[in-house]
Amino acid sequence: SPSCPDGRKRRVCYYYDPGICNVDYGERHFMVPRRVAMAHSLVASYGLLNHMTRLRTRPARPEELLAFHDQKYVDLLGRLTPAAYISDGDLRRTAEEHGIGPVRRLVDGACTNDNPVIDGLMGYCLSYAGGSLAAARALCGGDHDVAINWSGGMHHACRGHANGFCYVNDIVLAIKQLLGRFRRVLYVDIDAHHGDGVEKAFAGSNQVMTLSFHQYQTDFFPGTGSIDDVGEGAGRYHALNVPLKAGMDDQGYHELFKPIVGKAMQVFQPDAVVLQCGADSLSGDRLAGLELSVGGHAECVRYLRGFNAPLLLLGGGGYTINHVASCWCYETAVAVGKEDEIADEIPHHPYDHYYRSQGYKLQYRT
Ligand code: TV1
Ligand code: CA
Ligand code: ZN
Repeated sequence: SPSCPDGRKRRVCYYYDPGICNVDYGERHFMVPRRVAMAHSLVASYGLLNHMTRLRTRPARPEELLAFHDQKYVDLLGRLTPAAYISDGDLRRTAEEHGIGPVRRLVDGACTNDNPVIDGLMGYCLSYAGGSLAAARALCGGDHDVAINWSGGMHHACRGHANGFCYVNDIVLAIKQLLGRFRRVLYVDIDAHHGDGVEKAFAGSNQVMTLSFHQYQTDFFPGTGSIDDVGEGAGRYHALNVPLKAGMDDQGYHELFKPIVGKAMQVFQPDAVVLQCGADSLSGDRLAGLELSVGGHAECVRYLRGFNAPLLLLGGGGYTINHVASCWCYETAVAVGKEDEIADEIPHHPYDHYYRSQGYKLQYRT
């Protein structure tokens, strides 16, 4: 259609579970799932839902998690509630062995707790994993060219334990689903952190190429993802890492992103692409130090969309929540080819007061 900037329309589907607005990591935690509800509300107010098919909200079944996670860990997630964690000492020890609950004590006695015992934990995990699985199935079916789940992208979760705010690795599950239909899958990760959980899951595979761009400095989590980390065995040179210094801006980022991703597309020739769109690589993030603008971040989506391979777009990190919602809304517009039509002025909608600090502009400047 001529109304699309590159002249080719994509059939886009979109997953959103309104239950996400009730998920709470705790008052002082950096991860705020409400940012996904904010992004959705913005997507709806811009009228973008009229250009996508809404995927039916079906959470994953616990058995579906076993395609990656081990039984003991899935059982634990099913049993773990805040009340049981307090009353049951065995359960508490088991949870902490699996990375959930307060394990790190700071000198002043305060606790930082990356992976707290969330109320409704299993429901949350099944919802965001179900979204990524539904999105992957939509691409496998061939009816859609792009599939979106902003509540997914939890790239640190391991087979048997929670890690870095992530409990279940929906990305690994979705890629395994895609491999049922597509021979080769390229995974690109623009979250400010290294996509270690996904890399590790496919480190020995030559069917999946993982490519992470991330801030890489002493004391920056998780500390892996050096340039020498390239995969192993049959998967050697099928893991790629682009460590970056804090302060990297749009220009520097794309001097690397485009040639590296372009080369990966050319050499690996994937049949499907998964892009983890972690928005903590935006300037002004509360946790990370990269300096991408919304336009620079979305340029990654635009660039990968241009190759016309089935594309799965997932969320991830992002800790300045108004920036995150602006970014994922703009990227939804890019997915449907409406980025030239979307007004920069944020429309009146239930969350509009969150955008005051950015002058109610979608493409905020810092
Ligand atoms: C509660 C309250 C949790 C305050 C966590 C920052 C907090 C952090 C908090 C925090 C924080 C991390 C580590 C060190 C592991 C620990 C979704 C050995 C002020 C995808 C996950 C970062 C990023 C985890 C997730 C990291 C994602 N940084 N205050 N925790 N240890 N954990 O460093 O990639 O974005 O910081
Ligand atoms: Ca990354
Ligand atoms: Zn991150």
